Amino acid sequence: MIRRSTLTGVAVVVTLLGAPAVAETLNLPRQKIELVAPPFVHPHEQVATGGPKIYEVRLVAEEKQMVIDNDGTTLQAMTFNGTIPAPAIVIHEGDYLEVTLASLPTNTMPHNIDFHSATGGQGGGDLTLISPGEQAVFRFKATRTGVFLYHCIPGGPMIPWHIASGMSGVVMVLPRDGLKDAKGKPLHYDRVYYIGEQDMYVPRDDKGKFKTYTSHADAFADTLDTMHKLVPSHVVFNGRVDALTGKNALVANVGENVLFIHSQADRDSRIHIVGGHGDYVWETGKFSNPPQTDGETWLVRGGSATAVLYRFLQPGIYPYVNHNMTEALELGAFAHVRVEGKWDNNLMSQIQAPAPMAEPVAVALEAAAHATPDKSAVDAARVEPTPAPRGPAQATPDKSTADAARVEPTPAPRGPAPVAVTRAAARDARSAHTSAPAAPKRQAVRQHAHRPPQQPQEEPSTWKTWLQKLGILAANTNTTPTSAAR
Ligand SMILES: [Cu+2]
Repeated sequence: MIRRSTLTGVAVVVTLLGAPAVAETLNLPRQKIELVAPPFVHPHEQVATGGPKIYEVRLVAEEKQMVIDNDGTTLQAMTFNGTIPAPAIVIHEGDYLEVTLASLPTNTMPHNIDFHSATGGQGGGDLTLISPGEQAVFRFKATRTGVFLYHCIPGGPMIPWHIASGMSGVVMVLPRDGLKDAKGKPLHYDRVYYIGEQDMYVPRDDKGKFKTYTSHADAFADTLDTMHKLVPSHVVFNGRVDALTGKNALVANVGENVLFIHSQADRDSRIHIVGGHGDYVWETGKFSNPPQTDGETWLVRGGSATAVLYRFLQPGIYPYVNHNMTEALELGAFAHVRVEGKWDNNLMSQIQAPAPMAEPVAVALEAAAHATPDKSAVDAARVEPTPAPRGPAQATPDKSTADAARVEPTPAPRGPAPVAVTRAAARDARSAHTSAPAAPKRQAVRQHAHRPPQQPQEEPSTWKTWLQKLGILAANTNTTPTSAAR
């Protein structure tokens, strides 16, 4: 209570010093926006018709407990409109956003909002600081285009705590005439998704088990201690592990342009679409800068949002990851995009399905593996298993050898499989994170994954099981390279 009144006092002083004027009456059309839960974005125009408007939105602060992984771990969450992240809001340059911020009477703390897209007064933080059961209305003009964060900023340690508990979202301010490439050519998106990435800090007990709390006040001290170590217990997309995988995967069709908005209010991230790219990447999320093209992995700076436009060219399940793979596969920063359509063999095809290698190659590899570390033998072994990338000049003239060697670079088992292994191991580890035996088990699985396939009869089915479990390989494999290439 002391903290709350102090905070409110600070806000009042700042308000007087900054002297925000009483709102003038604007003779502009008004339109309400019905916000929707991420990853979806409310209907909106990409190219604005008519002049500027006042757009009205309602955001409700809600403190609640949320389950954040598949083991039932709970976060003492704080949200706008009940979701992590908070809803995306889309308007155009020159429009006004009029925000009603309300706080549920059941809440226990002050809340407010700092809109990075607004100018002045802590982005609205001064004008929106409210106690449980109160509401405030404030308005700002969108003068800059791009995707901008908004987040709670109630003061002191409350700021990082409220952000790490889920209180952030984005406003996308589109140019009035829509998105454009570097040469000014209009760009259009068929779908838009909003992915909000969040690092979370759930305290553990002496045995390493995640603790549960009966209230936010109860969780505060432990959570802050955990946050001070800067080692998140979870890094998730859209509020929990697996929020956007399996049946909750993002969907698209081949040929569609998909705009991905990705925010991280707290820490840096690096996003990659496994098997895909970014055709147009606004890495800092600001549309007055020309987009980069042919993106591989793009940085999401903590405290900002990126916008990436990609036209899917192949069907399949695309992992959409934070490319710190520990954060993706061990901590949760992982999604799927399920894309339907016709496979393009010209872009990718399988030349030979996994099969036992020809005996001369197997014997040569075995001999090389067990040879004394004589320099010429080591060199020879290096050449053998990687014929494809080195090109025809390195190929052995013996045809059977060359054919057999092609088994190695087959794309399917190499790509998604390590992902699956690590994820499976992560599940094992998570379910047994308090007991020491988890580590040897995980190691065993990893060694298994990296061993050359000496038992080809068993390996493919094992890979397949893992892939199917992950949803990377559907039970009906029509959209996988393996079957599509036939
Ligand atoms: Cu808050």
